[in-house]
Amino acid sequence: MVDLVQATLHGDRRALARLLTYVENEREGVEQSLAALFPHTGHAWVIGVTGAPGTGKSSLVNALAKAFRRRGQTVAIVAVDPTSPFSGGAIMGDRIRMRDLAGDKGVFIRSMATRGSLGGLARATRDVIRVLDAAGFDVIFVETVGAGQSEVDIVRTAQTTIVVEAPGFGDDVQAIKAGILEIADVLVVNKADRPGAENTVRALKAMLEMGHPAAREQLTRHHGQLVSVELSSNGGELWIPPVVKTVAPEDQGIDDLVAALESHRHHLIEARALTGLERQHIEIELYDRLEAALMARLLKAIPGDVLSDVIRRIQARELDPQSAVNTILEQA
Ligand SMILES: Nc1nc2c(ncn2[C@@H]2O[C@H](COP(=O)(O)OP(=O)(O)OP(=O)(O)O)[C@@H](O)[C@H]2O)c(=O)[nH]1
Ligand SMILES: [Mg+2]
Repeated sequence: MVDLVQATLHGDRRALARLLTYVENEREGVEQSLAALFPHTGHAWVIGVTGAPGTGKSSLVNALAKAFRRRGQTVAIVAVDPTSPFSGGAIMGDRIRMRDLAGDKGVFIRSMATRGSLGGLARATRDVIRVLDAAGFDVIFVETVGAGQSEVDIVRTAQTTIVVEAPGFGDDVQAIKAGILEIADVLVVNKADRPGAENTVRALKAMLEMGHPAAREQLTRHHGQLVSVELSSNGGELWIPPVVKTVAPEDQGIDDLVAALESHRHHLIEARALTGLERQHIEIELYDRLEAALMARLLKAIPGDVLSDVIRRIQARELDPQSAVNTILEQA
């Protein structure tokens, strides 16, 4: 494991791949490896890419990766599919979509799928990103399909989040329905070659004018007092997400998108928001990890038959759920 960490730090791609597999499988000893890598992290620009299925996220990431490569930056791509326990199909599709990147040593692609809980996936994704960061990638893309909580989990990892829309879903704008507009730093209307693209752009802009700051404030308050840093209160100007039109497979609009991403990064730096953002991410992560660790410790301390007995008593109306919790905690 020590060798693997050293090799990863020195740019060995096979060591990196092995280490990532260990991270995903929570292999014995991997915690020490992550701890050893941690001081080498904090340099990568993590860009989240989310949106409804089929809107063109992978095609966009492919085009963006090529653009960043042309600028001499190294790129890692993490494709997360929280909806599927099998990453097979998704990986195959992405491999085809990202074929142009094959053979480029400055690009590393990794797919992840749900194993066990969504919370477990979020933790594993964070660790995978961290390993890639330590391995020295300049830009790390994290693609996840728009499926509720998972987009919100991205924003807890990424410095910049792209929400992808596409015309052709009727007049609905998917982000509005899914409530993910508030996590967007940059909005993309991909498939701009399709009819209705202008309508989608207009709908998004109208949505942005209506309530973006309030929505963002709500999001950062999500975890109660623990999340104390507010993006909008960092002394800088408020960031209004730009809306960019693209046709990903043709590289259309990609330069504009890169410019929008870079301008968001500059905004974060200029508003001195990067430190605050990182602090906020650390707080949230610590909270998540504590929650998971405490729960695991608790479940270990309580015999299984005690739990099933409590459940039976609640169902029989002998005990209410909150009293049950109090009783369990007293016994632990
Ligand atoms: N016409 C058109 N088709 C596109 C465009 N971008 C992507 N596509 C096609 O749309 C389909 C889905 O693209 P993907 O990049 O796989 O979309 P995705 O959002 O990653 O899909 P999931 O990961 O399955 O949610 C593919 O057949 C692409 O070739 C575009 O700008 N215009
Ligand atoms: Mg995809």
